[in-house]
Amino acid sequence: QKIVFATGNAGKMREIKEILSGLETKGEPVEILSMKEAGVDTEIEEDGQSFEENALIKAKAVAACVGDAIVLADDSGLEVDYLDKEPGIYSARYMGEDTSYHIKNANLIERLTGVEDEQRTARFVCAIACVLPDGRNFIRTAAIEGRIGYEEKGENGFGYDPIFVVPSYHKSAAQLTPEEKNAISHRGKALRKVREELVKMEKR
Ligand code: ITT
Repeated sequence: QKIVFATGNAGKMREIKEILSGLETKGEPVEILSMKEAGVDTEIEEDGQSFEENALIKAKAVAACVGDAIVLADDSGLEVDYLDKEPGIYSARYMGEDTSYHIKNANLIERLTGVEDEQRTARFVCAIACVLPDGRNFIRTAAIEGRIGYEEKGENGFGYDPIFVVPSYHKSAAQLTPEEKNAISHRGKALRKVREELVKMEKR
């Protein structure tokens, strides 16, 4: 069984392969391919109003291009409470798609100048949509709560990880090892829910 992951984001793809490693269906190991590895090259307009809608838009667009594979898509982002949940579903597009994350991170910190710890709450949200070869689909969502830090810290992870402080570790998500991050992250939790559902469906 092949799973094609509808993403062009290398950081996401790396985490997805780590989180789903060892997955089997019908006793056979599952092969996880990026869009590129599956030879899919399609422009997708993410015009939904929620993480769930955008995840399903991406998964369906790629499912239309592949044959017998399960297609998964991840739509995710950072919600900063003090900024009325910005950047939210616009996290990738915030300040422009090509702007570096050092600049985006510095900008968010700047916008929280003078804001106390208790008001710096934020969360990463991840919706994973799954489209099966027969057209059935489902979505699973998860989040991780944290706070926006005062400077970038850490070199691991990607995107907004250096400014997202995970309370249980008193460290930024970019200071966690991949294993530590995947065990508690929005993406780790959502993908494990998807894995459970796939195992259940296989038994039906
Ligand atoms: P695809 O649509 O091709 O999957 P994308 O980067 O455009 O890639 P999204 O529209 O879902 O993906 O945007 C999600 C953005 O939210 C992503 O670019 C990161 O900036 C941020 N993000 C999501 N998960 C994150 C994580 O675990 N750590 C840091 N930043 C994250």
